[in-house]
Amino acid sequence: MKQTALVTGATAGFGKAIAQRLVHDGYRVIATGRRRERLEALAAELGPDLLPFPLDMDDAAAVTALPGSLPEGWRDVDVLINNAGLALGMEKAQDADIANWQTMIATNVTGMVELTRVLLPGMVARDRGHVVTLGSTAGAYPYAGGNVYGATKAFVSQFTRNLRCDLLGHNVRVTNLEPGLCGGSEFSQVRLRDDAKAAAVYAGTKPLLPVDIAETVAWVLSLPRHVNINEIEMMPVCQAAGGLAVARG
Ligand code: 8X3
Repeated sequence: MKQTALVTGATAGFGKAIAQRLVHDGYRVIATGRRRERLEALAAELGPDLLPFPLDMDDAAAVTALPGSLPEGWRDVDVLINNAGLALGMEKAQDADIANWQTMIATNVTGMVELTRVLLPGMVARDRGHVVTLGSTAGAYPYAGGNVYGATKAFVSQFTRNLRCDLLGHNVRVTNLEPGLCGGSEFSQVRLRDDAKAAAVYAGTKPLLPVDIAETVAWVLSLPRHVNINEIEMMPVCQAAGGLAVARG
């Protein structure tokens, strides 16, 4: 019997690569995202083990209704991949657009916790499950312009640690994966709203790629059921923490 995984934000980038990898590894995958045509293209590519399921993570009613909205035979979600998330803007806090902050909090925090909350009871009742969240090095290391984006990822980090405490005694695993610089996705185009600036983020680097993230997720899921990987921080070899800064006047 194949396991069922639900991958949020599966229309591009990490989510798409994770959905492709999990179908390849023998999972049935519910692929969610806002862009229906991209989900349908993924279903056409991957076949009947990929269920396209349009979902806006900012739509609380749709997110909380999700378990009952899934077709018969797809409701017992074994694996939740909380991938959907975004960064908007690089302005310093004093200059940032508050609407961008609200959108990041709505998707990266509110939508993520709502979906997790509605899927956990089934995992606990079946005494099997795995929640994998996509955090970020931005949740651990501050940088100028990271303000609310980094804070949402710090939330993800502590939320997953706390989930482990609440789920102790149940066979439900929780993993937070924290990538650093990663190219090959729409992350920087969405954040900077400028293709040239987005390309400059990766100029002269060999960043992580979505397939590297998918490989890591596949490994975490493949481990024996008594093994829980709590957190993984991963960076490309060309990246390291920057150290503290001092303003000199
Ligand atoms: C992506 C990593 O450094 O662009 O989450 O914030 S970073």
